[in-house]
Amino acid sequence: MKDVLENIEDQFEMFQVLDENGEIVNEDWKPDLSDDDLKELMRRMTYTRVLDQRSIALNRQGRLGFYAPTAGQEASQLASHFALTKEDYLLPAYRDVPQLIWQGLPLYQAFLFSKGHYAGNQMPEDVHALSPQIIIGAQYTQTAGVALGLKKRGKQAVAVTYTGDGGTSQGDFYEGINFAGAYSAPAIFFVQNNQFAISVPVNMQTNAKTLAQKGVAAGIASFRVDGMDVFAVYAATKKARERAVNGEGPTLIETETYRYGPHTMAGDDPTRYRTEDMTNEWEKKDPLIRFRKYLNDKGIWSEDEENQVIENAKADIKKAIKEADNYPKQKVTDLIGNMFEELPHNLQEQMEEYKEKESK
Ligand SMILES: Cc1ncc(C[n+]2csc(CCOP(=O)(O)OP(=O)(O)O)c2C)c(N)n1
Ligand SMILES: [Mg+2]
Repeated sequence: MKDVLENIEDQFEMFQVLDENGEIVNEDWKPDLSDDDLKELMRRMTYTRVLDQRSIALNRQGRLGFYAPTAGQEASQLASHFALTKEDYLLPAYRDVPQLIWQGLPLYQAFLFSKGHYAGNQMPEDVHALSPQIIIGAQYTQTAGVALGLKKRGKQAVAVTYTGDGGTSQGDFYEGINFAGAYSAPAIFFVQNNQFAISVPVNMQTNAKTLAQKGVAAGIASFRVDGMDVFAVYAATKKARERAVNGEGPTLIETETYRYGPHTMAGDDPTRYRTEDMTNEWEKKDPLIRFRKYLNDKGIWSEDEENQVIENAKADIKKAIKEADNYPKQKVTDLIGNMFEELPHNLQEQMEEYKEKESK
């Protein structure tokens, strides 16, 4: 029995292309990206790191509400998104706001989401995405459904979702991957294994040695990828997308990553559940440092360029938070009105009552 398990675990060695020193270690899988693409990816990651720092500060000033820090996870989030197209559908979790922004959600709306304003959940028509899921794992079953819908309509597009390591313990996770596998639905299921579900380490979460191996039971292809490596994440996602649109079914991708900050800004203290040494070790693998080194060695990225990106990000953020602050306050009638396409009669009554109150 032990052999059976070990045989499965052995198949999920971590896939890496760009190592911690910014060197290519897997020439066969080096993505075919132009210099402009490479710079754009670096720009997005740098911008997102700034957005994270500013969001934390804005939260502390009381100008943002719910916020889940992203630093450390940029390669996992943005290199995966970079392998998708505008036609693909995104089903993010609460930590995946960066992917939504690059999918097209205006920044001020991302801030409104953080403030709990309904307008933060209203995707522009051309942005193929659902709003961030707070219920752990629920987006997996939804993704199976969206993917099946795309298949039935004959679209050359995929449904892509993200959970964390903790999310793989939920029933929805298994239902979602199993259903998508059974119907060969064009879906990509991302597990961003940032080693903790709030304070619970992944080895207490499950007896499985890898999370990628959970795909075996559903009969779907799985990869376990270095989530701090832009190239490995990009290459795996691109491959998964290709498989999906070619009718070869869904893929599960586990990215080994780490969040440097707290779980959310609601008050957990990471020093209570992990050591500084552990964080220091992961920081040595930082996705931005190794990608910057690669681009510098290639001679296509400079400190000046990076500073320009940082300044632009700060200016965008300043403008967007003002826009979010000045946005009309949410009314109870907005909340009720945005819940259903057609209001049930009990809510209709409440709607009338609040309309009356708000008009005074
Ligand atoms: C169904 C459900 N149970 C519990 C929670 C409370 N909760 C919020 S975040 C979280 C941990 C999730 O960890 P993980 O899936 O690893 O994602 P991460 O936050 O690390 O990105 C829990 C238990 C929830 N939101 N939904
Ligand atoms: Mg986690």
